[in-house]
Amino acid sequence: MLPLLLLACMGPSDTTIIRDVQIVHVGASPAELQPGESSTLTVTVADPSGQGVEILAWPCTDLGEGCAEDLGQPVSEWVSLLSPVDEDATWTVTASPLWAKLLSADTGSAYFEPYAGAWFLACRPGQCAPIELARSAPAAGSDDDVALRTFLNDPTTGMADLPLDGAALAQRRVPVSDRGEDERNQNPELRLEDERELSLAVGGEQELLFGLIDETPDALQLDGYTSIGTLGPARTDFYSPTFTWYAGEAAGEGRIYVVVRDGEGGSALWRQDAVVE
Ligand SMILES: [Ca+2]
Repeated sequence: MLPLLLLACMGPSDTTIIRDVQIVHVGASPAELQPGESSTLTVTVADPSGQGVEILAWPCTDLGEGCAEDLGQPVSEWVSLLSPVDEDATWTVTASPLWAKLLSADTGSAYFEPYAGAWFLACRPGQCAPIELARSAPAAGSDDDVALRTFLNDPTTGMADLPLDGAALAQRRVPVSDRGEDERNQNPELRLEDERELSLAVGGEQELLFGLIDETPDALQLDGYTSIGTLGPARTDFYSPTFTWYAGEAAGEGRIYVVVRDGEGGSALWRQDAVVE
């Protein structure tokens, strides 16, 4: 019975297929901050249909009462509209200097894990009302302003009103600590062991073996995505850093992505174009 069960777990995983606009990864450099420091976030949005994507980005530190960054200022001073180039857009998030007080108090961190947070809403142009509202820069206190702030403070709930196709939401948290540059968590490194063209005939399959570097390799988790064919498994780890790419039955071009996370806010993205002929 056991071999059958194992077989059932293998093979292509439908969850790896990128069908539409999808936020594949938000990388942070550095991966950990001291209070008052800034990190460069790189958001990567897959757009398999090539129709274009725009991104609304806003800082949000939510300790249970919405975003602390919502101070009643004009929303245009709080949010940013980004246009990705070759799938990527960069944006900066800053750790509140106020975390220093909490970190210096012995009891504080028992209640909150300090972080610098951000949300990203990626949409096909014209598809998402919050992006249209942000662009219109509504007057403070207007109905549009209230509707937009309601979304920004609780976007997970607000996503229910957005189209299922062509819209994606992601949150990123960068841990904040009092550790210096030499002590703090580093992003993992990820590379394809056998670098080569990714090209298959219809119906073919190919093994992708990855090399990993991190201070805590045991904790690494790898997730695979593709816009051409299928990958399997959807998720793996340091002990088995291998995906199989299944070409499927249709010729075409796409891209394969693997994201590695270290469980402490560090992450890395690998991606490469792939062809099925
Ligand atoms: Ca790490």
